[in-house]
Amino acid sequence: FDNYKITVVFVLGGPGAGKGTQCEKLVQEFGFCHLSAGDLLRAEQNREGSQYGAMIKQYIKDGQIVPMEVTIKLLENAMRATLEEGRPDQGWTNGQGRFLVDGFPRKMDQALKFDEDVCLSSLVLFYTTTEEVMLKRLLKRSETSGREDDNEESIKKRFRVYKETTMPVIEHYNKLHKVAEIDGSPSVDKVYEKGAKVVRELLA
Ligand code: UP5
Ligand code: MG
Repeated sequence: FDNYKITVVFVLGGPGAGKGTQCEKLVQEFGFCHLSAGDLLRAEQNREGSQYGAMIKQYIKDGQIVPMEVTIKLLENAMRATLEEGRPDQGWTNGQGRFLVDGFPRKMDQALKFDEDVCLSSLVLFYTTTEEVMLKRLLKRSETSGREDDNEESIKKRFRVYKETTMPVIEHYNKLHKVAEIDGSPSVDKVYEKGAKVVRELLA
């Protein structure tokens, strides 16, 4: 991918920090294409004939990180398809595009591989709040989400993997001065204002 033409923003934060919620709003204001790595994996898991379905299901239930080749391929394919289709409704022209990559990279190997083989990110939006808040949100969401990892046992595993495996990724990008940390505890709209301000500055 041509880094001069496309802009990639990573969106990170713990399970239930509000990544997906904030991405949906950023799409509306800034015309991003929103790619959630978790959503892509869940779609692949359910795709008939996928050779990875059973493996993905097990990893997600255990809160573990699916081997990076699978996730990066899904992201690349989705980016390519979107660029080929074009997004005239969003004002994209001539192979240009903006992507919000949500919930990725969450392990150092993925981060390095994506930077090298796919493209460099411009910014990392990092939403933070306490485990207590995240647990409460996820248990509430479990009533309707149908997600197999929205149960207390899987959530605890996800918290652990987040701390041990994803925090080093954030520290890595922090050293590169790419991280904007945003308090994800207040209301959706308050959190949005802070994130939108950072994105506005990036795109200005
Ligand atoms: N909510 C949101 N914001 C709120 C606010 N400000 N105030 C009050 N409520 C708020 O939000 C969660 C819930 O909280 C919602 O009900 C929302 O209304 C409410 P959401 O926006 O969905 O939070 P999000 O951060 O997106 O939480 P999510 O559960 O999606 O985060 P995860 O990071 O756990 O899930 P993801 O889908 O990214 O990954 C799932 C699994 O896929 C991983 O555990 C892993 O097994 C696998 N995976 C990989 O293997 N590799 C990857 O690269 C990516 C994923
Ligand atoms: Mg999400």
